[in-house]
Amino acid sequence: MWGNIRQALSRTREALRLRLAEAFRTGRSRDEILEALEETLLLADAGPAVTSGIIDNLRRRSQKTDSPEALAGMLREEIRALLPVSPDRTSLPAPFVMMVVGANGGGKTTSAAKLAYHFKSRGRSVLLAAADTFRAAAPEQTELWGRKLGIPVIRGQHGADPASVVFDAVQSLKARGLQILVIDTAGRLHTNHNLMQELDKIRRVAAREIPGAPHETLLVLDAAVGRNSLAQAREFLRFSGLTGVFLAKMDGTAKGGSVLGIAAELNLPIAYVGTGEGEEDLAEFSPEDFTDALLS
Ligand SMILES: Nc1nc2c(ncn2[C@@H]2O[C@H](COP(=O)(O)OP(=O)(O)OP(=O)(O)O)[C@@H](O)[C@H]2O)c(=O)[nH]1
Ligand SMILES: [Mg+2]
Repeated sequence: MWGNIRQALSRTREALRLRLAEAFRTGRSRDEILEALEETLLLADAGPAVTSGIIDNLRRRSQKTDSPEALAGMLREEIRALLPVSPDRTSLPAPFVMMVVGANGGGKTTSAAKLAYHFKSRGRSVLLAAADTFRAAAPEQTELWGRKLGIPVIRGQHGADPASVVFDAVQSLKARGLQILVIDTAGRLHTNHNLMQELDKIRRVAAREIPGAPHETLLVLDAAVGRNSLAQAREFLRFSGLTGVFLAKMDGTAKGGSVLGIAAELNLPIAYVGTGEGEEDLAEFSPEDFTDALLS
C-alpha cells in the first residue's frame, strides 16, 4: 500500500546498474574499479566531496583485499555509513507539532498531507494547518486534502499572518485534545530574509503555546533538483532549526544519489521520501533500505 524506497529509486537504480556491473566486471584491476566507481557516483549526483571521500576510503581499505566482491561490499558499507540515522518516528509523543518548509513547488503541501495521513493511518488524531497564506488558493489546496483524507484543517485568510494561523491551529489542537499538528508553510527562496524570518516567528509562536514545538521541522526538497538544492538547504538550516529532510518526487528522478551529498553535507537525516503524488506515496527513510535499493 505505502510507497517504498525501492520502487521510488527504480530510475536511479536503472541508471546505475549497468555501470556498477561494468565497474565490478571480473578481471578488472583495483584502480580500474575505483575509477569506474568514481564516475558512477558523480553521475548519480553524489557530489565531488562525498565521491572522493568514498573513493579514498575504498582505496585505503582495499590494500589487502581488492577482489570485486570485497570492493562491492565496502562500497555498500561506505554508502551506509554516510547516511545519518533518523530517529524512530513510530510512536511520537503528544502533542507533537511538525512543520514543513522549503522552496516554491518542492512538494510541501502534498508532503504535509501525506504525513498527516501517515499518522492518522497509525491511529493518531491529526490536525492540518494551512499556514501558506501567501499563494492564492494554497489554503483551498490543503482543505481539499483534508476533506479527501478526513483530517480537520485550520486555515487563515489570504494575506493573513501565517504565525496567527499557527497560533489558532495550536489552540485548536489543545482544545480538541488532538495529538499531532502538521503545518504547511508557503514556498520561499532562501535569499529572501523577510520570509526566512517569518519562519522564525512561526516557530516562536508554536513554542510559546506548546513547549518544545515545533518538535520536527522538515525541509522538503525536490529530489530532481538534486545537489543544486544544497545552498538553499543551508539557509533553511540557519533560520528554521531543521530536524530532517523530506525528499519529495524521488519517483521522478534518476538522481537518487544526491541523497548522499544532501545527508552528508548538511549532516541532516533524511526522514521521509515522496514516492508519487498520492496520499500513500510516502516511505519512511532507512539507510539500510536505501543502500540495498540503490545497489541491488
Ligand atoms: N511524482 C511526484 N510528484 C509529487 C510528489 N510530491 C509532490 N508532487 C507534485 O509536485 C507538485 C507540487 O506539489 P505541492 O505540494 O503543491 O508543492 P508546494 O511545495 O506545496 O508548492 P508551493 O506551495 O507552490 O510552494 C504537485 O503537482 C504534486 O502532485 C512526489 O513525491 N512524487
Ligand atoms: Mg504548497
